[in-house]
Amino acid sequence: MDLSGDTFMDLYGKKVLVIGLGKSGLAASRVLREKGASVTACDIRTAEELGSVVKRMGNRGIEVVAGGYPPVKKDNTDLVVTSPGIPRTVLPLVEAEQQGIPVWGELELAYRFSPAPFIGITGTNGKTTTTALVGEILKYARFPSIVGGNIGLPLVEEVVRLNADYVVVAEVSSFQLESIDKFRTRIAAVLNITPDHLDRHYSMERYVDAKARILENQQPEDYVILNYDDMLTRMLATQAKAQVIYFSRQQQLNKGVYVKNGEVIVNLANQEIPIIPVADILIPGAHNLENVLAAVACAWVLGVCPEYIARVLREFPGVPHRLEFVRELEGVQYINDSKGTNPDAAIKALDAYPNPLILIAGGKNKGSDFTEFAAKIKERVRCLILVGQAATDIREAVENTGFREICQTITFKEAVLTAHRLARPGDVVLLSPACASWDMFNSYEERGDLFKKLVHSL
Ligand code: UMA
Repeated sequence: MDLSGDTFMDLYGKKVLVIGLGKSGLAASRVLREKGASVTACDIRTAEELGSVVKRMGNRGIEVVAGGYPPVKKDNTDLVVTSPGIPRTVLPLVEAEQQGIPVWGELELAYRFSPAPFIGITGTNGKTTTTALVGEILKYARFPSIVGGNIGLPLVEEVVRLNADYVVVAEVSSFQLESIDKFRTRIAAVLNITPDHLDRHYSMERYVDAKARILENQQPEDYVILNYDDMLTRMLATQAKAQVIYFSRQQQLNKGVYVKNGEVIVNLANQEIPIIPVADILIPGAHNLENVLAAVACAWVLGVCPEYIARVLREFPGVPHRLEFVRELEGVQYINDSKGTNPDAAIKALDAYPNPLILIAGGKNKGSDFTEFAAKIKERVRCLILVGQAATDIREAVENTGFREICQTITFKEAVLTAHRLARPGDVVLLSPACASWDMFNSYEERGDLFKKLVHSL
């Protein structure tokens, strides 16, 4: 496909307010300053909490407002750039909207500065794995590409060093999609949509609407890759202006990417092209097979040959914090699935192992309903260890199923030590919290890293 880039933008001399001084806000502020904008950056954290950030930003000529937000007025702000974690209800975003001042997320800014076209991968679960996998396939095929976005790397600082021969493989979250304007993906993939982040989006309908925005600026020459087996995702085809490619793990489609006789098949032009036997794919689990099918569709559209795709699928080990094998000790396997941050992701993790499970779950509840998760726990888990803010909510749902093998701990360390004490040879100790980490940690990475450290110290 022709991937020539189609944007560029001049913000020289413009007054820009950046909200949030996490990874995204810092990267956006630096790039905006380099592009000659007059930048004010703000954060609800106090100057003391922000620490050296204030000085470092100051040295670059960026004004920092700590402990709150400055008032937004037309005469002092041409553009507001926001971070993914900032809800659209915070005062400066409301003020900007009321006065018709544009509000862009860091992703929109990256898109505007990028000479290279975007591939966007979204979905409730699997987007990090799929993004990383597409990136690996393109790397192996020597296709100039970078990987970033919600996966942990703000793209705005990366795209400015690219040229139009590159392709940007972006993991895209619903938070980021809330603040796009012209962001266009030449290839979009939507893996699945199940309830998540309902505390931020308020309803499932609004969450789906946010995800659907990845299709918003696509054109007929673009592609959208959709999961045929997931009804909400399949239905997005009705909103698509781009060419739809379905993938399916469960059905042999007339056209699309699917599994037939144990092999991954691409059939986009009335010809079935075998890519790889499913048994040869290294990453485990039915959900990962869906990620693979989406990645194969992406790579195929970009023109990567089947041999290269198959080679990477045989060797790709998955991403950290997603069903990550940590250690085997006294016949017990320890698995870090800290990225299982919603019930659906954790359910998939529980299905990935045939062994008796000791499950560590809990964290910050994002407005999730734990009923289905509880039913899966009753079916699959031998002992459940709960920790964090959501422990009581999960406990209630699990007790309603009649399951009683539950321990509740105050600290995360205690949870891991309890799991170790209860585990018998042949068991799997699985951290798959079904919740965000933000009650006790800054990120799921921090939670997963602590889990690995504690497991290695056993
Ligand atoms: N802040 C405010 N006001 C608020 C809330 C936060 O000022 O009302 C400030 C905080 O004090 C902090 C900053 O905003 O200083 C944090 O901004 P942020 O939460 O957007 O965090 P970043 O470090 O910029 O990381 C973000 C994404 N975080 C979220 O979406 C919550 C990262 O995704 C992403 O990797 C990174 O940008 C680079 O693109 C993480 C995530 O959890 C992994 N994503 C969710 C998910 O995957 O489920 C969507």
